[in-house]
Amino acid sequence: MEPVVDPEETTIRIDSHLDGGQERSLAEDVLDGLTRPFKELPPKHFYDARGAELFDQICELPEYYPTRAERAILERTATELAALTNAVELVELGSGTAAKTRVLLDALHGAGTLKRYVPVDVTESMVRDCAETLTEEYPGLRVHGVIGDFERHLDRVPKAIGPRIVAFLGGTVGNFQPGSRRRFLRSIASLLGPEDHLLMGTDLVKDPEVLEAAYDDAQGVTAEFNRNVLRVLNRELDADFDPEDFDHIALFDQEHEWIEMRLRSREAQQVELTALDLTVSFDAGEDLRTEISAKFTRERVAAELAAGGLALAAWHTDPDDWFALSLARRR
Ligand code: AVJ
Repeated sequence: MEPVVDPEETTIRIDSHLDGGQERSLAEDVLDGLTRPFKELPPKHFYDARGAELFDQICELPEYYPTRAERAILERTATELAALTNAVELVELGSGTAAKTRVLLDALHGAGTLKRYVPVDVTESMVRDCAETLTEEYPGLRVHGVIGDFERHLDRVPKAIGPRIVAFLGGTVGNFQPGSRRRFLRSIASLLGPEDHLLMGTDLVKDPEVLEAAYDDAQGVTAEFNRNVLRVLNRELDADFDPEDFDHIALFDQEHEWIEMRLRSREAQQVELTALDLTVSFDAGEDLRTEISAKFTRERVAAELAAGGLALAAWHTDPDDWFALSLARRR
């Protein structure tokens, strides 16, 4: 007789929700963004294999402090977070290589509560690889990976098996425009029961020179990361951008308190996007905005959480007050 295996009890389970939706959303986003009076592309399309690799390099740059600052806060507070949350599972939105996640998993494992890790990421290989590695590193840990876009597939996150932490690290919440950010926080709140917590990383407002250097490093890695989105369009939409025809711009918008990355056309030019049957004209010096990365204060984080139906429960920063990790509960 076949042994009866409850799918909920297997060590590794991976659900994939990639159905061509990614390609469609790229095409639709590009059609919207490149026909606006102020051209714009959403930052989520940076991350093809090359983009992910460039982002990993950014995290090592001397100017790019957020990754190091967040890791330091996690290392200092993980034990306390474990004790406060009693979490049996960690759901991570945009888990990537799960590098910083190990600090949290260690603490939950040490507290003796850890049962399950739920990585949510669009990159299939990252979800599969980290499922393999983490189940080996943490005996008894179950991994239920969700391959999908956290903006579209949050409803596919499995039901909680006990108190959970939903982690949204790195400051990625700053990539949303203000209205979408509220909407997204509200949809995260819907993953939380009364026992559960959101753990969120946010970059903080600081000296604009420090901010601008973090997004315009001396080695030009961020410039390459920025231009890489044009290579994505060339490949996926049969476009003919010459990335070298665009300058990398990073500036801090004081009014909105966000960093903007832009690609500035060096000359007047036309670009064909064959798959969209679209010709786009750029003036000399015209900007294409490729990312906003919002910077916060404690008050702003509390207000945004409140607008999403959440309440701040704990706030931790690094010694420079450059980055914050906040813990929130449903209101
Ligand atoms: C991954 C969204 C947190 O906004 O700082 C890094 C992306 N862009 N350098 C950020 C990014 C340019 C990063 N996040």
